[in-house]
Amino acid sequence: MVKIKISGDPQPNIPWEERPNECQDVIWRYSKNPIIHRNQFPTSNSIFNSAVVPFKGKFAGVFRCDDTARRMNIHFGRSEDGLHWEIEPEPIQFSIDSPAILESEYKYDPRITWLEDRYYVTWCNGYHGPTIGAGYTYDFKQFYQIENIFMPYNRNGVLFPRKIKGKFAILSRPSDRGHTPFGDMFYSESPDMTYWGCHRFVMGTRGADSSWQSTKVGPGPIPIETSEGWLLFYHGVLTSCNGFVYSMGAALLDLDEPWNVMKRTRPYLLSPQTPYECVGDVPNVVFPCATLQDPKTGRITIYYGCADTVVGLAFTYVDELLEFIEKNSL
Ligand code: BMA
Repeated sequence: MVKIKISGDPQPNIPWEERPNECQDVIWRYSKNPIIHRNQFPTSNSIFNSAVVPFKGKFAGVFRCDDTARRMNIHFGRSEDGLHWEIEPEPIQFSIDSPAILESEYKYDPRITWLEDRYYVTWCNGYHGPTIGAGYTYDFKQFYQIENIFMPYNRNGVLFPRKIKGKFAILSRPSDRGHTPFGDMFYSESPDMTYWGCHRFVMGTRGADSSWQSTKVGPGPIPIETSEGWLLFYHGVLTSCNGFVYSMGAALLDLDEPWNVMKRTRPYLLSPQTPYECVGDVPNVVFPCATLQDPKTGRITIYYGCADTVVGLAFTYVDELLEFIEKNSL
């Protein structure tokens, strides 16, 4: 019997594997990771920080693919089981109302959510520097691009899956043109997905008490609505003498005022430790961008980019995770 209530429909067919006997951790990796390899189609250099949703009893996804010219773009993919993905070799072509909107030097790190009547996609959009691009689709055939959500420089635009007090709501991480040696998380809201305001600070970095999140923090997958608050997986970065190390933690945000952080993990939940997380185009990165969850069983499956090269899966149960967050909160 699941204690914590997750909002949403049952999803009995999400990818799942039970915790191995020898593992004591609250989150565990899929034994067949990575599920998506770097050379999945002839022109791909790497496929990593990517987003998936349930779609018509199967699964749809938007994938970050860097090609062999090292152009960064987002591609549509489909899957019967959430594990084996057929990814389009050509990037998504967006329809637009105004050509000015389409200006996009690059696209990366997509997120997707079902919100009211359609699937919204957000990504980091190259518009005179990185900012948050947005679009939507009803069917994953036709995609429409809308106004950039913010001015440069920003990354990791993560929409909430429903309006909050009648407004669209988003988390983001203001940044710079480069590799951003800082980064706090902010909340913003909008009546119409075009005009954004009421910006609120959500959370910042920590010091020696939780060094995995001492350089920057940014929102990961779409927040999961639970009876205890919004469950947010997020990335935290440590600056080591060998560069950045990206790990994953989780926070619980107030349901009505999500800028109020009720709990947040002191230890990381997942950090780069396996060969596919430690070796790749950018070593030592775990970067979660999506989850699938089943309210009935409390199962949560996390999709995360590994070393900026491939996609891996990790699993947890909502009851165990919330108990862990409760006991290990900053
Ligand atoms: C961030 C983003 C991510 C990437 C990470 C590690 O700033 O660019 O796409 O996974 O750096 O390189």
